[in-house]
Amino acid sequence: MTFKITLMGGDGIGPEVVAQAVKVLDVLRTRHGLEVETQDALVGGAAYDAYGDPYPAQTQALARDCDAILFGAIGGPQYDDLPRDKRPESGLLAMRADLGLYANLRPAILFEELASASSLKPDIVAGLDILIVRELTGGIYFGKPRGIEERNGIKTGFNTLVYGEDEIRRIAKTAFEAAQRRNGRLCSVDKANVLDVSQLWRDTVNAMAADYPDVEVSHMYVDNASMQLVRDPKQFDVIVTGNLFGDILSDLAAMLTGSIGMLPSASLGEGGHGMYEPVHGSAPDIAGQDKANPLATILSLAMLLRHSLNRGDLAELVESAVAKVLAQGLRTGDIAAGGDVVGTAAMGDAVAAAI
Ligand code: GGG
Repeated sequence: MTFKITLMGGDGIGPEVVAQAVKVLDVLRTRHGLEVETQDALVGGAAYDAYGDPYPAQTQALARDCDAILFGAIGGPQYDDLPRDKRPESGLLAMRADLGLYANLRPAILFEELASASSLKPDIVAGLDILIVRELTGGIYFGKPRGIEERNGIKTGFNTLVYGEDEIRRIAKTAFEAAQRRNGRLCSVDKANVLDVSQLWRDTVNAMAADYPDVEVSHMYVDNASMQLVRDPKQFDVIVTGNLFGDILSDLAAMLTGSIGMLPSASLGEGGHGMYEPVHGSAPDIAGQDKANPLATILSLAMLLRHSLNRGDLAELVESAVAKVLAQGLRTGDIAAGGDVVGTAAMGDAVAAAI
């Protein structure tokens, strides 16, 4: 069977980092018998430039007709003045909604070679391995009404934070099952002391706990969770939380692993769709300069192999190759901590060679 992967480089550094993951994919194809074909699609600002739409019909068709999507990043200051529905971010959100990608898995794992690059002391982060499960198609990102309007002569912006019990249940199920496969601890993060929707979130998770007697459940307010992630991150195994809190907490967790350039993600959902992307954005300030760290995208490819192609064996090969190049001392600027720096392409070549 030949797998089909849709490549969406997107904007800024996105195309550069996806190109490095494609080098790795080529090695898996030529040397490890992976039968895979790729197709390219425009998304975000690149799609807006070409078609006036950040998630055009052509891209929708290619996103639906594949086994998995490998995505780079979207966004850029040149799009800041566009109406909301034309902005690159709307393209990404539209694709998540279109494909029903409600479960965003964001593992924050410290490669031991990068302990000195972490924002925390090595003994606090040694062996760090957390999974953040972020709800991705609901919450304040999608809630209505939203907008900016004049109210009593005052320009007023508003968004709506809304979650149905069904949405909470399905993301909690993903997180409970992940905890069962891992170390059996699930921390649900909310703001139940202030927000009604968080109280429903907490009650729903508690009601499900009886079905998972092997999982130890705890709850934390998001402000405390941010503090605890910096104070003692290894207390966490799996964290489940809503769309906005998950976005913020995973960027925070990124710094524990040395750089946001190290964090991959998988977005999974209905109908077997899977989209894989680095947690980082398009970094327009370094785009086209061979400075971006491609490892988060290469590690996202590993997640794609594991979750969408059912090739955990090849995923492990890729993850080992990343560990190998780090052990060899190769570092892009974001993880260099004063040592020698290699460029994006050289890092991609090194991982491909290490497989
Ligand atoms: N590769 C991640 C990316 O491009 N992020 C840009 C972005 O605007 N994301 C919105 C979100 O993740 O909530």
